[in-house]
Amino acid sequence: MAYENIRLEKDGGIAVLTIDRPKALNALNSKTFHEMDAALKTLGDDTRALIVTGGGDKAFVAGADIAEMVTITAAQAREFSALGHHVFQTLESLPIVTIAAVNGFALGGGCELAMACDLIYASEKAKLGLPEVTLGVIPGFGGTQRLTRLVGRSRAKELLFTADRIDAARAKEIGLVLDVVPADKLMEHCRTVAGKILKNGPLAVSQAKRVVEFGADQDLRAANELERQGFAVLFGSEDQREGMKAFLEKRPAQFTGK
Ligand code: DAK
Repeated sequence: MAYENIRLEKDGGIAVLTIDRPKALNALNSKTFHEMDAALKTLGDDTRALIVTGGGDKAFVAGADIAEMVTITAAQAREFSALGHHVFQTLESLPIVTIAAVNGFALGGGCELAMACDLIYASEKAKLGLPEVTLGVIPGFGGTQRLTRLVGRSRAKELLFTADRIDAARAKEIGLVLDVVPADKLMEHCRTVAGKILKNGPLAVSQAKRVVEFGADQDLRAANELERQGFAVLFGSEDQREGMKAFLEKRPAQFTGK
């Protein structure tokens, strides 16, 4: 399928989704969201990790498209917000690992997009923040909630109230990004991390993601019960037999995802 505002490239189990509207610093308009939604639906079993990044050399994503939002009504705003929530939830619920390669400005909806990914790595020139209050609104794609869960209430409120744009080093310090990498090494770094994950049992990685995602908002007893179920279910897989046999036979495991 031909896209106008995004690119999707697949290579050896790793797909790269590039938000590619550099003239608007990759701002997310409705068309871009619809294209992202369609692209995510094309990911099949051959894709085991997804890297999300921004086209051009300046931005990951500079936010929701302000030009599209400026005159919309409250009803349209609700619709736009629902569309963004839907796409980010789809991304977050993928059974594969998702990695945000934050290569520049990740503001507003861009920061929200990064936070919907499992792992966030940033280039040294990245700037992150949720500046919505400077526009008279609040984040509309889950940013208030995901940020709070990532960095805690107090830091989340500080970022949301001040609209500060923080650099990558500060983002790492507060736990918003995992690591900061030189700009020209960012994609390589993300591919290396993805490559390490690809060597592991795909069903196990997927279960690990599921129990963390569903367990994180539960009390510890319920969350641990989820872990027990996820653990047990893997013992019905060929991958569990293969992984343990391979260890005992002192050879690398050949996982099939079955
Ligand atoms: N939307 C539309 N166009 C944008 C944009 C954006 N978010 N960000 C940049 N652009 C456009 C600029 O207008 C400019 O277009 P031209 O003038 O060339 O036509 C082009 O990209 C280059 O930008 P600049 O000339 O401004 O480039 P600079 O290097 O000088 O500055 C910047 C880069 C990232 C600091 C600056 O562009 C900037 O401050 N951008 C806006 C950042 C921002 O405020 N982002 C948050 C957007 S609000 C909700 C749903 C969603 C949301 C809220 C509520 N509901 C439905 C309830 C989420 C909101 C947001 O994400």
